[in-house]
Amino acid sequence: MKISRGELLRLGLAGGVTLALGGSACSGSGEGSTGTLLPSKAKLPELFEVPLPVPPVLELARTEAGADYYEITQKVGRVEILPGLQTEIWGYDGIFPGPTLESRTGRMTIVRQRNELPVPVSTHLHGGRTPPGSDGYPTDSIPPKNMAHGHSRSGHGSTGMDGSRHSKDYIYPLEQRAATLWYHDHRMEFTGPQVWRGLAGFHIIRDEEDDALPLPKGEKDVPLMICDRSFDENGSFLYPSLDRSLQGKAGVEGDYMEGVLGDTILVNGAPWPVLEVSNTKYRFRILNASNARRYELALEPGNRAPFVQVGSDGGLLGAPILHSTIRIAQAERFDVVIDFSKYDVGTEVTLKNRMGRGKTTSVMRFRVVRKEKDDSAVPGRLSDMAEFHRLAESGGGRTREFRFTRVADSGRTMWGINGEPFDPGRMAARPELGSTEVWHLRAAPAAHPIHLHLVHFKVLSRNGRKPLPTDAGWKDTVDLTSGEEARVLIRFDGFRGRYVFHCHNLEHEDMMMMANFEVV
Ligand SMILES: [Cu+2]
Repeated sequence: MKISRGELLRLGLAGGVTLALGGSACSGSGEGSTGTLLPSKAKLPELFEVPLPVPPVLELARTEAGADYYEITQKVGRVEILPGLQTEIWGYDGIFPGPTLESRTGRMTIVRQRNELPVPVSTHLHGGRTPPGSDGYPTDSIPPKNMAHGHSRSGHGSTGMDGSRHSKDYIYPLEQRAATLWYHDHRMEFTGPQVWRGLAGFHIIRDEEDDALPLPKGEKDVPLMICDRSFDENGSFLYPSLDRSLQGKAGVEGDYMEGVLGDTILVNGAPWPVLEVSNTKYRFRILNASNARRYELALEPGNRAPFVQVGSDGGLLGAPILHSTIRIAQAERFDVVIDFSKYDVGTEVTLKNRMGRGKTTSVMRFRVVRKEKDDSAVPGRLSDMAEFHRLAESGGGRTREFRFTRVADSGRTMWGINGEPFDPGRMAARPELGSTEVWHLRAAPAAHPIHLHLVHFKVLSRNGRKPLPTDAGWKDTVDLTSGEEARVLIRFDGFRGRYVFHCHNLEHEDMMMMANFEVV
């Protein structure tokens, strides 16, 4: 096959092009993301060859006194991600993505996490309204077996009831709406490499309100975890850690402090996969689980508004929103319906990334393979959102401002909030339980998706104007590009205690772009 230089450039296959994009010249703005591209040494697979995997739903270990108990072992696994090569992953139950937890609103859920990895771990349920001792505070970690003395520095974690110091029971009351949550590692200074190795999975909460809607269900309700990775020649994950064992010095090499961008797009752990669909509606729970990469998702061939958004980070929207493209930052979730009845059987529909270059402009493909009767629908009204609408700025208490910028700490450049790198002993805010506050969040000189633990919030404004359509509904993460600012209205309820808020560019988070708040 002969391909012209121009064609190579268009496809982004010319080595120099890829490197230049990832190099220091563009560092800070790689492919619409803050980060530096890490080129794989392995040959990248062909696009759209492997079927989309769907993570297995975790089986209940037991039910006792009205609570559901689950058990997960964090361990090393070996999987084939690139054809013919084995990749060692660190996974929940040794798989990547981890098993999906399916819970009911208000159903007490207790997850015993066992650590069989060689490093400390701390598991955070992202989007969970969780008591502080089970929130996965960065230093509240489960020590590995080869460590004689515990790493649990914060002290308020409960070790597993089997008495093992290498397990911990996470208690999730789940007093919250149906929503797409995810769980992932949150270890102090090592979240980036540990999530990169595979420590991420879905936790879906369902309730009667969501069940009662005629949205696509069962096999047509599909979680999609999108992330990027890079691979070494032998198929192992590449990541620019200063210490690959993750047992010594934290941090990444030089330029990668901006963030690590992979060159291979995985959906549910498979590279550029294909899903065969019928000519009906499907509900996709899209999660961006990448460390640093942002995406602008589009469908090709599409129509004017191929994505019908029905839910955000915090569950159902009041009414569906039509999007022609969806800008999705790290940790955000978009619950969308795609209607394939607009396509003839035989059509191949590609989920594209308008922010990518070369192969990263593609995410996955849908192949319309059969006709089928469709009894699903997207109603014009999804949820009454009474609480959301009641949450008015006029009822807001104090206003706080947080600037997310670069900071210098003992001569080393890091990331910080209001000029300070993270210190577990320092408290940035003490909101009262039940109070409402306006937080003014400002990002520079890089993109920073800002995530608050425990709470969900409403985006009031972006850059002094009204929020973007993608800011709608209950949010726990707001996407800020360099120079952007947003004002968010937060209701602090659920639990008293210490939580963190931070940038969800995981390299920024590891390099201390995090702070505490304590609900008092
Ligand atoms: Cu950041």
